[in-house]
Amino acid sequence: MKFNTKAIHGGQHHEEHTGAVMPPVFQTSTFAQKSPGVLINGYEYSRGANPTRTALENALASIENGARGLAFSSGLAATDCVMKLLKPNDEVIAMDDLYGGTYRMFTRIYQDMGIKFHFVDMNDLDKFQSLINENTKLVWVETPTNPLMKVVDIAAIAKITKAKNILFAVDNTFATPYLQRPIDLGADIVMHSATKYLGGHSDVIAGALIIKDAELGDKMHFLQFATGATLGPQDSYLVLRGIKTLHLRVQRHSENGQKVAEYLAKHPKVAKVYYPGLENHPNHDIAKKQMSGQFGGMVSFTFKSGAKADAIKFLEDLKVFTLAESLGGVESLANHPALMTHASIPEPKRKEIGITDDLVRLSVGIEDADDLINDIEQAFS
Ligand code: P1T
Repeated sequence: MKFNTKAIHGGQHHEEHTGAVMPPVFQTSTFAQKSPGVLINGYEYSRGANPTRTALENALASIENGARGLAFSSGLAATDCVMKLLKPNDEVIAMDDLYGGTYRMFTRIYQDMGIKFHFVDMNDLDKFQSLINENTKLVWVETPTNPLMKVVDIAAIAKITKAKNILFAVDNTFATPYLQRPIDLGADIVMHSATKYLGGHSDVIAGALIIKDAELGDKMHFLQFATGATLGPQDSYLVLRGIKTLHLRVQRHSENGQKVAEYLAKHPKVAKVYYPGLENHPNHDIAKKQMSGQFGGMVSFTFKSGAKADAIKFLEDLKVFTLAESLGGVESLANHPALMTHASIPEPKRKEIGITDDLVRLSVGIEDADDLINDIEQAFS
């Protein structure tokens, strides 16, 4: 099945009692049993499994080509489940540019529990390899990264992690499986903030893991069940409904993203545009190779003035774009990473990786591109 068909049918079947085409929202915490421990249809208690969540989890496994999908109460809950595979003294090599909340979890929770983190730009494969030792258990990347839109070569990293028996997880939130399928490129685990493009309508907080190997999938399902950060049935339904239009939405997000990036690249007030679809993006060739010919709806840029005040005034003056955290919904959003989504990264570290005070991040929605560009123009002027 091709992706556009899988987005709608992958892992899905009609509800068996009524033939309902969409899975009902099984708003129940528990399931009747025939005799103690003898289940009617495999379901016992909704923390372990719920039929609406199962429908979503099957769809997730299908669109990312994994053996198992798991749905969580947030993206960070999904990341947390991966971290629970680790033990004190284990080491993690992570991309240097990450969502601020992921960085916060790694450095303020798991570092204190004895796990060691190395943050590195994995475009430098020699530097990356020099950090690997016998304690290295996990490699974690976002690609494209939040908010600097760096792209890393998933297949090249997978070759190295496979040879050393290290787990390789890819946060595929920005790309979505419509544009990029990390498991096909050699990754072991795909993570999503399903709050973003998978849900697609800014009406749900949700997370997802898709695991390549069935045995590891079972282990991670145990962790999910035993620790409890599962997605409720109503929210599972919303994400499943979102996935059914993922291909159409991401296509338009990408068309609009490319137009906005090209417009910004020519604007006299703009210093630098971060978008992997631009030919002068340092990782454009890798992006072309591993993404499916489009580059998504996320665009960041800085001001020629370098002034924080210019970025703030610009954000205050937008009218079609809404100033808000998050991304990946049908509507366009704008964000100031240093003051908002990445404020939990200490300032010196932010400066070191390039999250400057004049950096603005746009989540380009699926409105008319002319209206979005006119909005940006009026905010600049
Ligand atoms: O917010 P939550 O669903 O828990 O997902 C966390 C997360 C993980 N990974 C990436 C790449 C993300 O962008 C996020 C959440 N990001 C935002 C809220 C934001 O505005 O960047």
